[in-house]
Amino acid sequence: MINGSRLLKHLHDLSQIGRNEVTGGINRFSFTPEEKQAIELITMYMEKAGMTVTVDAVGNIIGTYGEGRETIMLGSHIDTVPEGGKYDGALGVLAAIEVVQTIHEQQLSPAKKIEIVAFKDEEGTRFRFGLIGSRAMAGLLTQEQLLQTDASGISIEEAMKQFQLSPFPLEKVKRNDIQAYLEMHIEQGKVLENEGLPVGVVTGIAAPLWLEVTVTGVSEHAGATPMLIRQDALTAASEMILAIEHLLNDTTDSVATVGKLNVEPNGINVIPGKVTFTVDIRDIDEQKISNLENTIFKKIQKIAERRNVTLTSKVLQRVKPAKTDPMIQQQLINSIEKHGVQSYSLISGAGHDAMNIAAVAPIGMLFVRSKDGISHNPLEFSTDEDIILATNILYDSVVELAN
Ligand code: HGY
Ligand code: MN
Ligand code: MN
Repeated sequence: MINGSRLLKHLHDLSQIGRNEVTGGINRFSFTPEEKQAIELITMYMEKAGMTVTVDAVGNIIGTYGEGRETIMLGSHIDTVPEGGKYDGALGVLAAIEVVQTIHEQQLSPAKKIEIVAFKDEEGTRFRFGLIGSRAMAGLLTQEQLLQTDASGISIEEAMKQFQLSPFPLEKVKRNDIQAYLEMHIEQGKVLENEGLPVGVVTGIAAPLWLEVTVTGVSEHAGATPMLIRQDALTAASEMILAIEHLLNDTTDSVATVGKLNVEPNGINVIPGKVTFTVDIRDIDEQKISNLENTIFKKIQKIAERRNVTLTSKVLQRVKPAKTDPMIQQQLINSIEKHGVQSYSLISGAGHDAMNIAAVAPIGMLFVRSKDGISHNPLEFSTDEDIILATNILYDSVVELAN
């Protein structure tokens, strides 16, 4: 059995790094002092678990236990969304470390090498482009993508170099020795709670398409410009955003979210001349995502023409949806039932590093129930009991897979 109190203490300690004392939200973005502090903490935990710790060329933190040509990889991420919760990503990394520390203390010698990865920048908060570390390991990261910049104009490549990383050639990060990849993560939705179940086995992972839409009108005087001749970028964008919501309300499983909006010149008495907003479109089916991309663009283009404003749209990131491996699913189901719990299979609406690793290895994901399904919010919560149960299930699966 894993050491539950040690795991819960690690979760608490990591959650203090980047924590906003007023809101309780966590702000830990890639290539920042907060992330550096978090990396030092998990490095210490990994070493105490008997692992050697290395950092690859793009900044993935890799703990290695044992030897062997084949690798069983566990992982998740330690970066967060703005005002994030304490479990998203962090739980997967810390539960994996707890599993390996238990294996180490029990002096089991797994036949295969076990690796734990804290992937670089899963959330994409700072650069509006995410899953950097897992893309690189899957050979999906391009030099051009590293040119994407943050709000102060620093590119991903520059931020890597400031962190003493030399990412090129990116091919050196790609892995071809991963025999199985397993990620434990909070569900971030309401399904398990509605079913009254503590854990779930993921069958597939819906993927995000992130667009940045720019609407350009004319900045004019708020008092001297009659309503009917305005080229107001903000009212046009508002109509577009509501049209996107209306479109998606008519779909079944697809979702779309406008999470960021920027108004220029942002003056009380100035008609907005330029508005930029993001659209996050999700589905488990890649074709449906691209159909939605086209339908949305046609719809908002019509609004732009009618309102005499111009429209441009840029893809910030595009990720392939992924299916998990049936053998690993069965492994997890066996472990769950061994613990006397009813197993339940479900799709992940949220994206994860596992989506990218699916390009180079069979993947599996174990979900932990989220209270009220809340995530990407300081109120994100999973019970100690569910966390300990899930980590024991993860332990059983890892011991099986690694031998
Ligand atoms: O956006 C996501 O689905 C994940 O939290 N990065
Ligand atoms: Mn997240
Ligand atoms: Mn996550």
